[in-house]
Amino acid sequence: MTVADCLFCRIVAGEIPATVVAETERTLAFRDIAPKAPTHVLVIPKEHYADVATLAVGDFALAGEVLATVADVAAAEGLDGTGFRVIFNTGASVGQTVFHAHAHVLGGVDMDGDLT
Ligand code: IU
Repeated sequence: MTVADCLFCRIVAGEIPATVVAETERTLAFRDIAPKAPTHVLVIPKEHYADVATLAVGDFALAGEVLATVADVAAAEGLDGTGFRVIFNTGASVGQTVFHAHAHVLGGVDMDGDLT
């Protein structure tokens, strides 16, 4: 399903430009437009799900494919040895602003002790 006014659906459709770093049949990875770390990539399912919880219930295999792309991106960015953080903001109260499920892949800076 595609949602017409969804920013990330529009990136998938090629209507809004993004710096794509990885793509599979059902997932897409692109650089965050406002990076919070030297590496800050967003990994999304191409199909629209509002958040990771909805994704996991709606298509468990696709949720796994998103995680596999997360791992591929981390390796391609050289983070598999140093470590990286994966965040799925889920809900406006914790800072989700785009309601199309996405994993933030963050790395390249010391985050020891910050958050959990
Ligand atoms: P959040 O978890 O929903 O807060 O993350 C949304 C992210 O989408 C946020 O880090 C934005 O910088 C990012 N983003 C983007 O990469 N490209 C855009 O055109 C817009 C937001 I608007």
